[in-house]
Amino acid sequence: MEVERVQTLASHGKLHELPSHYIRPAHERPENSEALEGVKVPVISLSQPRELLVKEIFEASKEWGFFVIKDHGVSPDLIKKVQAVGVEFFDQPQEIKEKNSNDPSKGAFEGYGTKMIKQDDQKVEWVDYYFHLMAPPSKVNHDVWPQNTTYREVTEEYNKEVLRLQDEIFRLLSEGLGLEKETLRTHMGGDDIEVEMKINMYPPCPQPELALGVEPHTGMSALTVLVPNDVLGLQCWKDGNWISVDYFPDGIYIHVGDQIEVLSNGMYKSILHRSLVNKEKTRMSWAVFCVPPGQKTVGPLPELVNEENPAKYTAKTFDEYRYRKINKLPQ
Ligand SMILES: O=C(O)CCC(=O)C(=O)O
Ligand SMILES: [Fe+2]
Repeated sequence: MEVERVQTLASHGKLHELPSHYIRPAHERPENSEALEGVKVPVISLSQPRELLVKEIFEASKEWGFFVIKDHGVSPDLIKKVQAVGVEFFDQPQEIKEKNSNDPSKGAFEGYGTKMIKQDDQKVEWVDYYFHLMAPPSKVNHDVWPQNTTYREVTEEYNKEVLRLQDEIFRLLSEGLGLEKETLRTHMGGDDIEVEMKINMYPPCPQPELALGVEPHTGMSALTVLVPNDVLGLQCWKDGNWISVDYFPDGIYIHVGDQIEVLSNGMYKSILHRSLVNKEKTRMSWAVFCVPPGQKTVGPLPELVNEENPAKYTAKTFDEYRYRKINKLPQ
């Protein structure tokens, strides 16, 4: 199946005007929805006394649903390697990359992908991506991973670090709600939690003021653990404004997702975010989604629901949640 790759389109170099399906509706265009100056996202050091740390994570997750962590123990060298093997994949000749292409229309979500237009008036994002599972081991298929030399070694190492961070953040978020430490992790599926890697590749865009790399959305995951390259573009929606997220060289960016908002009965917020693209530079980001297994039913935790605080969300399996989210149906 022939798919128009954004990277191919951008590499022609003669493209001065965007094809119409990349031009966002007027109100969504970056030129009409500029970020507010002077507001900074929360940055939290993991190496501070536990009580303070729990409080900072609680506040950031309640007020923003987003924070950047530092002193997290993931070696900067490992992050650089993760980025290098991702760049290496996209640098390969097109015909090699196409060997790994996915086909969502056939239920094959893993692999190299680009969203396609299904209706004439549909707008698409200025991004190609690579998507695959990293955990649990029983669901990982290495055949659908990039096949370049050290990709697997580096990504397996990174997966261990992401799992460590994920478990720690679940503990901190549980403690913030006054719950037993393992509560959120257990309700997200424990060892069956699925960890998905999505490498976003946003090539230079001739008219970045009209396009979006990723349109405004909240993550359907429990948590997203993200590292970008040094090209700015991520923006978070806070109190009615877009806020640009700075680049933090060794920072890891944590998004609270929909499943944590539901479990916490709205105490923690799933952050609305989007990404912008750049006229000269390639932006990339490595987004890891931690999601419950499809059959897991997720609803507000009984410990957090009472007469004054009735349940704000309906419990449903994650498969059903995902189906509704993808098809833009009410939850
Ligand atoms: O590229 C980014 O910074 C954000 C990507 C994102 O939001 C996503 O892949 O869900
Ligand atoms: Fe996202």
